[in-house]
Amino acid sequence: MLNLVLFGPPGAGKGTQSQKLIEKYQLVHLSTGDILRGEIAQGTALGVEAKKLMDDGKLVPDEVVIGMISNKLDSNPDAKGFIFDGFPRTVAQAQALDELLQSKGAQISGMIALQVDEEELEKRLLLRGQESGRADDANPEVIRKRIVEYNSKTAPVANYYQQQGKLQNINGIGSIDEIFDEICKVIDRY
Ligand code: B4P
Repeated sequence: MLNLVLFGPPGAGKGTQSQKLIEKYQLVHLSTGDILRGEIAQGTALGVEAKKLMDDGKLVPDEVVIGMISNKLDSNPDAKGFIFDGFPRTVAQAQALDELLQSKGAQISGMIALQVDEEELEKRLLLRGQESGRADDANPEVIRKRIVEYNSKTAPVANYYQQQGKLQNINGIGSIDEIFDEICKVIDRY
């Protein structure tokens, strides 16, 4: 199985690159952001709680997202592999993912971390906010809060995978196709 973690700060291009990767490598795309936005759109109790946190630039509690990923792994028993997009976002989530995969005799093949500076992230997210109306992208203050949240809680996840010899950094600035080619070169070595 090919199990990839696509990692990076908000707006680094995880969702954008995932769309291209699932097509090329026939993997199942698991985006916790997309799953949470689906819950919000359906107006579920989980969605109502998640919306408050997401609109304020905060992370949703670990046990909620770990439960969502566990369900998705169970409902795709025949997958050739998974792209984890926006998950894990804390070290506790990374440990839980390792345990979930181990229980299925699988493991993470590698983490691809997209490197993008804060100025570019803010520019991209504000642009998407204007085009899509996503509440967490519309407000510069919320975008900065998400980046602070990323630096304090999510950035340490890269060290977790580095200690396992699984971290690969990629420059996330450039055209979408150029970045995709760099990611594919890494994947083709796995
Ligand atoms: P996510 O949905 O994961 O989204 P994201 O981090 O904001 O964006 P991503 O990196 O996917 O950016 P994209 O490719 O779309 O998270 C949203 C929220 O959900 C979080 O803040 C949190 O509250 C919650 N959440 C999700 N997962 C969680 C978890 N595991 N634990 C707790 N909470 C969780 O790109 C952004 C923009 O840049 C797009 O408009 C795109 O067109 C543009 N772009 C992409 N690549 C580009 C390039 N090379 N050049 C120029 N523009 C580019």
